[in-house]
Amino acid sequence: MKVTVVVPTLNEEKGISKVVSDFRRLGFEVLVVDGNSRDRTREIAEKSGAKVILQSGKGKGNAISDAFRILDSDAIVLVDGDGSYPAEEVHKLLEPLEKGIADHVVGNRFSNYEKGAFTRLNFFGNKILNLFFRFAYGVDLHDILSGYRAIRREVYKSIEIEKSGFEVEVELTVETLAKGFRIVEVPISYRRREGETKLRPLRDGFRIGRAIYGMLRRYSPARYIYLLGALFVFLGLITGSYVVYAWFKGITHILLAILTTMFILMGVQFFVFGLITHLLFRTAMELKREINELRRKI
Ligand SMILES: Nc1nc2c(ncn2[C@@H]2O[C@H](COP(=O)(O)OP(=O)(O)O)[C@@H](O)[C@H]2O)c(=O)[nH]1
Ligand SMILES: [Mg+2]
Repeated sequence: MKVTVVVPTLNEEKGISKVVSDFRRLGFEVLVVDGNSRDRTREIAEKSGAKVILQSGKGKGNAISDAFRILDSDAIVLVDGDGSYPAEEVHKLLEPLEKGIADHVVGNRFSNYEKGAFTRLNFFGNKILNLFFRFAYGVDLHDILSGYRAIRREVYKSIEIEKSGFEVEVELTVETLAKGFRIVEVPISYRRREGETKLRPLRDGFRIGRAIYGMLRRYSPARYIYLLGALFVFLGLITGSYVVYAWFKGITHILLAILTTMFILMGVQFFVFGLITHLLFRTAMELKREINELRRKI
């Protein structure tokens, strides 16, 4: 299996040399996709044995999208240029691909991370976004934002990346699922990064959350609608409890009671729409799976 290691970089002169030389030593071809770093990243990467290109547009998403377009290896390994993911553990990511039991493997950072590798905000942000992801998608993944992944050609060639920034990890995960490919997580270790992070936790965390919900439409339109329904029922339960509480105290809130009824009815309606969507979508999804299965067999 021919594997190319892809490293998106933006001002990673402190970490890039070790990342590239470690993977080179293990015998991999390394492609650094640089986002116009203003430090010596490109020079150092080249000296350490990587092929270096400049990305088109801006953001990590665009850099990865370029790599997917240019490359044609059997598999791509994505890794940060900051030294936070150990090269020696790459076989853990490649093994499920080689065995043919997965099409996309994600390195889960949460079982073995160095102290300080996550900032506190980063850690809780990750936990919350993963929790939200599991709730919304009903798929048991625990580190969807990991930057260490291995992806088979069939998958990366079929993914159309639309997100330009840090939402790209969500997009890779959701596209894989939506296309009916198999994604698995394996535990890897995670170290403190070299240099400064490029992620702005609040802004990017918010964008990632929005992307998780927005892309649910592509994976399961039914769940997208159910979630809306759940939101309305939830609102109705809050206003409704208040109405009942006040009623016991002898105060009647007529307007709020009407609003409550509307919330609940809207919610129930969304559930019915969701059910119809579910029936339509399931058939389409089953066909897609069958086709993928057949393709693999041919
Ligand atoms: N090409 C490119 N790489 C980027 C850009 N932004 C971040 N990166 C790289 O993407 C990787 C992940 O970013 P990082 O700051 O480590 O985010 P974190 O791991 O989530 O804290 C690093 O290697 C960054 O240098 C960008 O705009 N363009
Ligand atoms: Mg990083």
